[in-house]
Amino acid sequence: MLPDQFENTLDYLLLLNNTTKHATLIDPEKQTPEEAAKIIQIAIEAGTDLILIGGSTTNQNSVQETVGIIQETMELQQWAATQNGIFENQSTTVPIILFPNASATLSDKADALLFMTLLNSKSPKYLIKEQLNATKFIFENNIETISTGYLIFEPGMRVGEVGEAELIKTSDIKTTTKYSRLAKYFNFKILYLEAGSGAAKPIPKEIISTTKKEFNGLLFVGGGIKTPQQARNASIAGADWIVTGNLVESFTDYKLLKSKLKELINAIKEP
Ligand code: 1GP
Repeated sequence: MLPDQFENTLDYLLLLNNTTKHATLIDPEKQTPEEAAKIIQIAIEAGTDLILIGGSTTNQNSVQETVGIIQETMELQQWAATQNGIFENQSTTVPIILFPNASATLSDKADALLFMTLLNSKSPKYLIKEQLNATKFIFENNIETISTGYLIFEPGMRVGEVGEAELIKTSDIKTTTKYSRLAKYFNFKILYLEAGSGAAKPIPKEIISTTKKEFNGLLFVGGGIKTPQQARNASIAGADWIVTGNLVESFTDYKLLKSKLKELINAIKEP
């Protein structure tokens, strides 16, 4: 849920841009919508700034239900915070942005959509065709779109396979430079560097700093970030937003989840 003072989600992403921020990725296939809402409540308490909803193999029903229940939970939290008078000091709502795997998995309940093209896909499906198919739903539901270049590096994991990506080696500065310039010339608002969910190692800092030099929009980095040190490295190298997904799925103890997430988020935000 977009906080009241913002007119649109892109403004929120841009205005928060003085320090690196944290996004929590929820794959609707990995838990029930109710569990997802609980995890998000904890992530917000731990300091996350954004929720991304998506997964390589998710379907429309689970996306709709998950987004719906998270939004309802946030509304209730906000109402309760207002009643208790703590709303002024602590935000209880953050926007939900769709991070779609296909045109058939959209939701009208999200605040915005990463309107992505998988720049290094070999398939027209992920370069332009899914996007074309999505235009009807976006138009009819008046969804805010945020133009995003999506770039998958080795090992790429499941999303690399599904997206038929021509994976970029994490030592390949030359190709990274070319793609970063491409993203700049297309005037994308976001460039998302992806190692793949569950990657053994995150995107290295040389790749992040190369992109940061060339691309002037918001830089999202995700895939394999599990420790505060890894998150901090990405932040120092120039990531504007750090995305973690698996991390929130690896705890059944919510108290422990909150403290681990807090540690990681604090490491990103330390000056
Ligand atoms: C995947 O970048 C995200 O798109 C998050 O990856 O699940 O490894 O945190 P993890």
